[in-house]
Amino acid sequence: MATKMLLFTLCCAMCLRASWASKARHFRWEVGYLLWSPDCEENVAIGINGQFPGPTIRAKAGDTIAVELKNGLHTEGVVIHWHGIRQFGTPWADGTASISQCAINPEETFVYRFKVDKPGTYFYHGHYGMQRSAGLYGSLIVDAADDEIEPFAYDGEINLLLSDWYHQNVYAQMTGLDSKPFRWIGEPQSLLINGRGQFNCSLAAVGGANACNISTGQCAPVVFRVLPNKTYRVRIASITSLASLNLAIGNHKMMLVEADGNYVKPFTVKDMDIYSGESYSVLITTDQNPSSNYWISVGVRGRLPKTNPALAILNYGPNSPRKLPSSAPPITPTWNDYAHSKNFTYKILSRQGTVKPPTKYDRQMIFLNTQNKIDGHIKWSINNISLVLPPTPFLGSISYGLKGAFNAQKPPENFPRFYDVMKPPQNPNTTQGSNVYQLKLNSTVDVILQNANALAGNVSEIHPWHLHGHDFWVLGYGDGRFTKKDIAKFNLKNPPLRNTVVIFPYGWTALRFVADNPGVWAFHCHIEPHLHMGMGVVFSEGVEHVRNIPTEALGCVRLNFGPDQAQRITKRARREFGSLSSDDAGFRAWQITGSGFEEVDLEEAAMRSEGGNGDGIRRRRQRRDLKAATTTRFEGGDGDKI
Ligand SMILES: [Cu+2]
Repeated sequence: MATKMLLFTLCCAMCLRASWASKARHFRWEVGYLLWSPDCEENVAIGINGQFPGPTIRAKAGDTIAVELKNGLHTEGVVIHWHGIRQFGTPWADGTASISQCAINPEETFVYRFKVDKPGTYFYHGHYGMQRSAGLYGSLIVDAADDEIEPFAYDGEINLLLSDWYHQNVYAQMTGLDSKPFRWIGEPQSLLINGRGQFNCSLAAVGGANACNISTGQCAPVVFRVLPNKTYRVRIASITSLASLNLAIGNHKMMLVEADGNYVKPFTVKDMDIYSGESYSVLITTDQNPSSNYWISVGVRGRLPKTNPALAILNYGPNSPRKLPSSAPPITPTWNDYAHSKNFTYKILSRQGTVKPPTKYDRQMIFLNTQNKIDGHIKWSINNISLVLPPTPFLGSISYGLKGAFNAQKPPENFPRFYDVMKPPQNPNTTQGSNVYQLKLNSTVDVILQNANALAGNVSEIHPWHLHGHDFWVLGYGDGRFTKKDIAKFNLKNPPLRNTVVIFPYGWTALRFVADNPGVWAFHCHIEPHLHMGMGVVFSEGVEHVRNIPTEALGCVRLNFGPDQAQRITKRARREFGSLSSDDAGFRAWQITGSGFEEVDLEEAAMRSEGGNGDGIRRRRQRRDLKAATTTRFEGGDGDKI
């Protein structure tokens, strides 16, 4: 009896602890256009709640984030992708227009509700059109849960969100990319640190910040205050539209400890490369001469730099933050010193204790990345298909078996043997498609990303590839064309787990992941204009296990059905929405009309079509309303415990 009692008490204590430990964090956001001067020149930016960049989300592993996102853009839809968050069980919250959901219409609100299960440095950004380049982004930082211990210690934190900035608006940029003749967006005018830069002016020049025409606080130099002889965790994430970056902190060495939300085997560097879509943490020790301040410098890699480095100040207290560092900013390595970049990238390995990859793959796909033409328009293609997104999101169309919603043919998993990756394509013509790679649930998939020469001779570019819904192991890199012999050289011992990885010019990168997350997931180059030009693919896995997709995620579904299909879909919608006990999907279902879906109220439907009185649903609705009324708190307060 006593033992039982003790067990009961222990269980209760554990349950209570779990419920105290994880929180629901609510945010109410409105996306809107802003007049803003990120680099001291005024432009239109897309921001959140009147801010650029958007607010930083800070949570603990295990928390549930709920963002009520209102679209205040008058003329366009919007979505937000939570980069690096795997969205287990909530594939509709991944925030990819045409893939996981319909874009949110102007004046409408969509609730993103998802769990953050892993500590790390993440971010969020628009994933519709080129809204990311227009400024729709911010940081998302997940701290370790209370009972988790991180494998390193530090006294304080610095957060660097890096981006690039164009003076031409994204609508003009997109139009140029789509035009014939093609108009490239060119190099960015400025690099930004936490949304701030100084166009055409260096803080390091004589006169410092006074010499730059700093018209508003929006472009004021970023200053990070530190105390001498402490250890700081510097979080770094790149959300650039185009630029690959290099970061250095004057006189300070950096110890790399985290990449994309996974711990890595620590190593020390003087400077580091960061590609768009990547995030890192480094540890620095403030052990330099405390009477000086130091530069944090961010420059361009991989493209002939036409953009000034971005500078911020590491301010050793109690020095004045206005005191200029006594030494010049660190110099960015030569833009095309790829040996330097490879040396850094190849050193990134997983920390001991990281889960290892399965030793064998079930399926191997080789993705040739090429620059091509369609009727004179320039595109990027994967195995000669340039991605175009359909009007109906894949998650909805695959889940409900809608016919004709996307290209049904299986896309190619390899490319011709005779293709010479070192030369421009012999036949540059390509096709467009919305084909899907259907993956068997829980299968192990290898992807070899193969780079090639672009349309012009002697040009091959850097492409950072980002996978949604999963982390992958990076098994290896190589120069030239991948061959079967390279498989024997794969690193299965300590490959890094990441969500973004680079392919170097004329090279290949091999990665492995387990298709264990039911949903539809984008895999694409994170360079915004390249994605716009078709550089991506779509994976789907286990969609039959996805239940309760919120109707709001499918608001743009418009297709004609035969009567059989309509009946089948209605039955399924009833089954799912009729038996819901959570408030996630509300109390609505769909009814199929001649031209598409129409939302129906289940309370009414239960009364009308099934002869019931709808009492059960009414009671559940009352409980939900009561719960919402008594427990909703918005961030800034304590948040709810769940
Ligand atoms: Cu690219």
